[in-house]
Amino acid sequence: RRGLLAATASAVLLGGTVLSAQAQTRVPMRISTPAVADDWHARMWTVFKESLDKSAPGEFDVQINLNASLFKQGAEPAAMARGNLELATISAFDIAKLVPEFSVFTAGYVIRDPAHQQKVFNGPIGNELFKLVSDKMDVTVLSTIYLGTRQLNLREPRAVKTPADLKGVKLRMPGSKEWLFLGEALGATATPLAFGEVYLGLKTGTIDGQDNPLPTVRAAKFYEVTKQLVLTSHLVDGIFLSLSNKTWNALSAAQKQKVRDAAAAAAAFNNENRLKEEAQIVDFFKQQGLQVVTPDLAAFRSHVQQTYLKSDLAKTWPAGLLDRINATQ
Ligand code: KDO
Repeated sequence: RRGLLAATASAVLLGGTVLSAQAQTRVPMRISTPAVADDWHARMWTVFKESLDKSAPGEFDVQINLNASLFKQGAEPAAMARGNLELATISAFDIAKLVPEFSVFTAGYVIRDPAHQQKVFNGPIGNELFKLVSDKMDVTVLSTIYLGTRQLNLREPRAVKTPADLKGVKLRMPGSKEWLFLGEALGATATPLAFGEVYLGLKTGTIDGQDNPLPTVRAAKFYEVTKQLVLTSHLVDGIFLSLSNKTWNALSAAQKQKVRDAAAAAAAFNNENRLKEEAQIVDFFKQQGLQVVTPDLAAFRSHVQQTYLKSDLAKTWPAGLLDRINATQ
């Protein structure tokens, strides 16, 4: 009898040990994003997690941190390089800081539409540039996420036809020189501010406006504190779902495939839903009482393109890259 009890006790103990050993070997997958919960590029991480939990039960420990609660916006690449973060969506602007060639994708009116974006990044141009990103930033890009087409969103309505009409407008941009350059190229006075502070900045009037894709204007509720949308469509924006090379290189071939599939599922979820929402969202803003106007797009396009072509940023673009992007159909 005593023997049996002892045997049962040691089996329980053994069971406990086996369980905790399993928990320890799960690959940590910490995610940090400034996105708000209701935006598609926040919700896609749940799709990523569910895909991995299904294809590789118990192998990965996916932890989703929204609202920049783990790392502040723009700090993700450094955190990944230090080994404090496994996954993030990094912007062309984040990449351009370390891979100047990539700044071509921070320029307004270069990528024509979401389909053009996917063709450019899923083809030879993407392959070449993502190789540079891996070498210089120590991260592997797994998929290209359509963040949406950026539009202007102002506190007070004004007559905006051309970039000259934005003179003196304090336009919030995320905090980096490439972002500020875009705001200035649009004709405004660019003011840096983290995404999480934009709502209050608009409410209190420390800024006159901000730019973001319309699904984000809805999800972050910027429409509550602004009165006008100016549909400049100045940047067909993308973010890149990336994994630190340290984590990527430690995965088995089978795990890599599962992670790739999860990233593809997340991207498809985001891209499909965001496109669908963008196609019908203007009515929502009108219902909320916002004035929605379309400016002289030819005037914006030519002013912004000329500003970039004359800039120091353009000097870092590899010869022929812009032509290759333009020629991608
Ligand atoms: C923003 O700060 O305006 C921006 O749209 C920039 C993007 O690169 C990305 O960081 C995004 O915010 C966040 O994911 C919040 O939606």
